[in-house]
Amino acid sequence: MNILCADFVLTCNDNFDIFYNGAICFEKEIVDVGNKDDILKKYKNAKITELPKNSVLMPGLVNAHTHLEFSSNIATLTYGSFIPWLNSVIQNREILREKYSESKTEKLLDDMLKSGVTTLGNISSFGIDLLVCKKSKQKIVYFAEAIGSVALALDALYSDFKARVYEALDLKDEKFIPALSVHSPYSTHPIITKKVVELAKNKNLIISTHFMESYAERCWIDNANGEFKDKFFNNFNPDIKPMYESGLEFLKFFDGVKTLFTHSVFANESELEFIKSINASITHCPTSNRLLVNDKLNLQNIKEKNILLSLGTDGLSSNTSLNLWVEMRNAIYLHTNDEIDSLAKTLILSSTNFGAKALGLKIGQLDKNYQSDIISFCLEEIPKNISNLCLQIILQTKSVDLIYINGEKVI
Ligand code: MCF
Ligand code: FE
Repeated sequence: MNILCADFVLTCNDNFDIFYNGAICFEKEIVDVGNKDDILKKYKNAKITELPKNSVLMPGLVNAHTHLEFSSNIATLTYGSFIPWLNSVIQNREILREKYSESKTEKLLDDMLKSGVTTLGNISSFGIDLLVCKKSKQKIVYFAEAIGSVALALDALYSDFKARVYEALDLKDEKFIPALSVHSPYSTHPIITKKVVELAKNKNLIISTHFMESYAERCWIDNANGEFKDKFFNNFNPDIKPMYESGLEFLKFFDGVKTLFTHSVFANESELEFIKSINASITHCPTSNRLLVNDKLNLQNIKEKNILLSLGTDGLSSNTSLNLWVEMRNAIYLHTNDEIDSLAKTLILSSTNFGAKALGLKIGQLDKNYQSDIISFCLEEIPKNISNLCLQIILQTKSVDLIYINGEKVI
């Protein structure tokens, strides 16, 4: 049994309890959290570690949405507007795939770990990241992606997808968690979506899908017009029509399976209400949204509707970093209408408690019986005004000093 003592213990539990001069007692799972004196008195035989001045203990971070396979992008893809980006993906998909490197991905995962990310949700489009993810020190929810709209190719696409899913299922363990992804309403045929949801229900897997990321997607699904028609589908087939009658029709497929809707920047009121009604969550990728669609999610509306919100960096296909502290800082600078301290608290919760709930894992809180995924780091200076604590944690932290996953020290 281990005890860690720190100046600040951010439990990130549902009450957002913070212990000043706190301690955590843990094995593979957390045994107890509280004031240092109480914990030391209660667990006399534990191995005690006193962390340095200004130390913070909190749950490991959860980056709920990445695309490791697209990591070779630096300046290949076009930023600024969604359809030019999508066309540049189509044009460069094979080049990026060929440039994908296992050793670089290992290094990226290692850098993420050092920044405090102990769990990630990764969308796998090709399956070439399978073994790196399986070997990683972090927990990875591995979303095998289904995509395709051409009716004649659906059987072949689905069987390729299913083969990737079964390969992942064979490797399942407590740190490698297979899951499914439906790419989006503009790219995935309803026949495929229906089959993916059935598979998720049969195998008890969660789903991640991109939803209402751009204004172009909104116009296409609502009115079959806009940039998707003029600058994307016209290149392939001018007669093509949206595959779903409405955004709501797409959402209804996911009733009864745990789903993360990524982006949702342009989701309308009835879609958001439906997302809430099926207990699904939204994954916010603020940097990606800035670069690809030049807009941002209305966080106040998400909070008012009580929708679970996780945070993700998206891939290096639409970001320059997979470090969640950088993402939180970017969110602080982007969401200029939100009160800064409450935004900072929301971001920390989205990166811990909420992200964990969205992925269906018993992590993200320093609380009894949760898995011992714990990070610690030291602030250079403690804010004089303690109401700035979350904000200062976000502003000052770049990497962490100590990392435990399932109670094992990994750094
Ligand atoms: O989240 C971003 C933007 N929205 C959609 N897709 C992706 C993102 N980053 C990478 N992607 C991938 C996606 O998984 O790009 C491809 C898919 O394989 C786009 S569709 C040809
Ligand atoms: Fe994405």
